[in-house]
Amino acid sequence: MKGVLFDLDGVIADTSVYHFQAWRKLIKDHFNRELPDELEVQTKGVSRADSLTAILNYLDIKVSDEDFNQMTAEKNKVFRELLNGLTPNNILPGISNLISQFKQHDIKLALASASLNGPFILEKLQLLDTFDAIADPSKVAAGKPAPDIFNAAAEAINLAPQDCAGIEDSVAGITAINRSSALSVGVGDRDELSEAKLLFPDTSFLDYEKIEQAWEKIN
Ligand code: B16
Ligand code: MG
Repeated sequence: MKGVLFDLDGVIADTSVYHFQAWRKLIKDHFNRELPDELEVQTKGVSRADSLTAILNYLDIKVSDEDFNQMTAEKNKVFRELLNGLTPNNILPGISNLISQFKQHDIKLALASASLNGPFILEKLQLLDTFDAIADPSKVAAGKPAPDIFNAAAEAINLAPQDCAGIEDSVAGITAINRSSALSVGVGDRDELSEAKLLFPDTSFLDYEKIEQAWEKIN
């Protein structure tokens, strides 16, 4: 294993609550409707536009293209305001230690997040210099569950996806990693992330040796 492709939201930092909080506010302000907790899984790991499409489908609401674009911009404004207070304390348990372990073993690190706010968030977490590359989600043809962002992240560190592991908390993200041929490492619920080749219940359980061994096993 020569590289690791990191998801951001839900893996490196606990920003997923802010995403859904921002969607809830937007939908309340525009339609005076509430979003159920169960809908969050459909917005995890998928782009801003795909998230809004899933939400509007659930609510059975149609909007014009212009309103749609205005709503995604507004959601991002709320999200960015919520991120203002983000500090290294928002790095999820076990992640700093895992990153140190990877560094000790000369493993390259790339960000493979669907978020256009990736560089901004990494800067707030003081992790920007830790990563060798950040794949740009605006430059890939298709979002997760397509493999493109993981392929782009591997390419950005001059590796084939097969040489890497990808770490994800979302269903769409695990599918994307599997399609890229990197080793899929899931963080979260076993029923939800059943396609992950290796699973940890939460980030505090992430273990360098186990990831390395699982990678050796499939290669
Ligand atoms: P933005 P990840 C994803 O981040 C989030 O999980 C998802 O909820 C969000 O819609 C997407 O980024 C786009 O984020 O609106 O900031 O561009 O999990 O791929 O790191
Ligand atoms: Mg995620």
